[in-house]
Amino acid sequence: DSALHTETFGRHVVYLESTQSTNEEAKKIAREGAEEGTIVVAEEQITGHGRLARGFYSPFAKGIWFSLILRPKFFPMEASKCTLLAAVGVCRGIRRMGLADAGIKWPNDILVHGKKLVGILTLMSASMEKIDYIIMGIGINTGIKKNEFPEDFREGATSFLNEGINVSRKDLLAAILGELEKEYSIAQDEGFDKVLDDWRALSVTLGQEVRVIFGDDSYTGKAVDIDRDGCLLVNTGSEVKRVIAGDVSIRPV
Ligand code: BT5
Repeated sequence: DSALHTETFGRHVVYLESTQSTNEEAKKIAREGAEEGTIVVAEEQITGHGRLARGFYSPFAKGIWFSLILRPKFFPMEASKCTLLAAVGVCRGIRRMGLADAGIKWPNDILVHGKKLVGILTLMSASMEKIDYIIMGIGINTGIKKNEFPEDFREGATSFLNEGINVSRKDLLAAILGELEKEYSIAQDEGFDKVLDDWRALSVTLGQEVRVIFGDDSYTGKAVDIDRDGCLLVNTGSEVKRVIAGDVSIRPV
């Protein structure tokens, strides 16, 4: 069923054959006043990006590369948790389309059998008191074959096709937008407690021994929980460290 069952998410669509980055396009139209729920979706991104100036591989018609514009009424302090919210919605949509053991690697990669299927990059523009816009940039590999991935992350990446599923991008996008809208309206109405619990239930990181890497430094410990701000809590044996998303990467020990 590819019908879109949402109130606002995906009701306005900017469709592009090719773009540098849907996040950059979304920023432009958000500044010009694009309304909440508008999405920018492209067949390919020339310079799709991840965190820390890393690239995101986005080949023509072999994935869903899109950005969703939000104008939430909650405070800027809460916005960092939107990244977790995005992961919950996307993970649920993906499970519904046949990858039942998709899970979330903190903070917001979606993995299937230990390999990355989805990357998410959330941006915000806000003053101290008020959020102007949030952009959720989401990239999902659908039709990329194993040997087509660039060599440097080939072993760590996967796609629907790779996992044996020939998914309709249209159905998948509709499923994800539906789940995202549900989770978002809960966050707006009730706050983020349920979002955090939903995130915990879908996480593949909690309970794992992890290595936390920041720059040239790293330490290991057990990922025990996330706190109220969405930070990862890692028990090193001698102390519990609080890990803030953004400039660290974690991997299983
Ligand atoms: C991310 O960064 O994973 C966030 C990616 C967000 C992409 C979306 S697509 C729509 C929107 N427009 C944009 O320009 N971006 C957003 P990070 O956690 O930094 O991971 C980046 C790393 O993932 C790279 O250095 C590679 O190792 C790996 N990678 C790159 N492309 C990949 C892909 N298609 N599938 C799996 N892994 C990939």
